[in-house]
Amino acid sequence: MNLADFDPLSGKRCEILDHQGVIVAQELRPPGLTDELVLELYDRMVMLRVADQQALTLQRAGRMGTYAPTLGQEAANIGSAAVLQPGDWLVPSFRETGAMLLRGVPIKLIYMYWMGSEWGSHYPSEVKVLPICAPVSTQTLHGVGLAWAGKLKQDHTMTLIYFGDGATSKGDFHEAMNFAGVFTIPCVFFCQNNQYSISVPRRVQTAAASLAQKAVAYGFPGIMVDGNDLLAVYTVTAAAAARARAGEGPTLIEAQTYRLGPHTTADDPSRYRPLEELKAQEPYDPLRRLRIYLTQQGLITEDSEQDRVVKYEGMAKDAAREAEAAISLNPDDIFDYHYAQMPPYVAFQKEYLHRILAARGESAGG
Ligand SMILES: Cc1ncc(C[n+]2csc(CCOP(=O)(O)OP(=O)(O)O)c2C)c(N)n1
Repeated sequence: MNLADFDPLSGKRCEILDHQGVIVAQELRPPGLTDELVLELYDRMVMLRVADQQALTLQRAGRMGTYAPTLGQEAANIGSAAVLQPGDWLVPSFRETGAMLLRGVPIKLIYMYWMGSEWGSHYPSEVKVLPICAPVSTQTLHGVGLAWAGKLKQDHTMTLIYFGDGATSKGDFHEAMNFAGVFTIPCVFFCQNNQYSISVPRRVQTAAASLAQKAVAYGFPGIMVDGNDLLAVYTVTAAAAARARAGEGPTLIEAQTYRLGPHTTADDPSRYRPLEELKAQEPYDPLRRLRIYLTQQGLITEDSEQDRVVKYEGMAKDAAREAEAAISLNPDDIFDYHYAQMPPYVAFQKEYLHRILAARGESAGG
């Protein structure tokens, strides 16, 4: 596929598998994206949906602080991260549970993070994933820095940087895009446009007709893709990653998807999003279309589907138990991991907390 065929100013977006499970652009599909690979990635999408549901259950039972569900965004998560090669980096925002799982972050650690433990961000050293980033858009700059380091080392790796539609209104995003364009940085900016930034709909986020077209101003390609179409997401991200690895610079991908769940478990979307709007999105569910397609290819059956869900429910429950057994919340963790050497003002805050806890007869635990 040729990224240039999808000029973002034309309003054209890349689609390969439509929402009824029909292949509409076989010619765009790369040869490596076989039905076997589609099945494997579909399997990961099911795993993600089940792991997500388990997190909601934990939160509702008071066993997890909060959680940002990826419901509806499984194709955008999995289709994009699937193109990464061993040396590449993944830089998440906070709605990339699936992408992180695919790259080897254990689900237990992701649960620990949302349970409030800093140790949920300590990944195995071979896992090239940055920790979840709650401050909106700041990770876009970290990602460009990482990719720049790869360029200076001439290691031919690239960095996949995730963020939401709301993040495109932050200065960080524009600085990251400009720097990446000027210095031909080997990265892919992957925007999960799920149509909402908490309660703010996309239409009031920017006056631009698309988010992808913002790339034009920074001098590199931007492309719109159906973010609920696993095949299209994989195809455009693979093309953008190849461009980055070849030293041709960054690409901005706007994956148009829809957040079927709340912003986080602390949010009530019925206060700002009409129920009819949500209902109208159901046919576009990224798993549904793959189920139709893979059933027609004879690769899944109702029985195999049930087995898959049961297997992942067991996995998610085990991970939740292991996460709970592993956490011991220590207030010192709030201070200890921001800097290699703690600045005096942070040391002062830590000491201050210790004094407060001591006055209450409690201990910081470390
Ligand atoms: C710098 C900063 N400002 C505000 C917030 C509060 N906040 C958390 S998520 C969010 C919305 C992010 O929207 P978007 O970028 O579209 O991503 P989405 O949540 O839809 O995945 C906001 C405003 C924050 N975490 N960081």
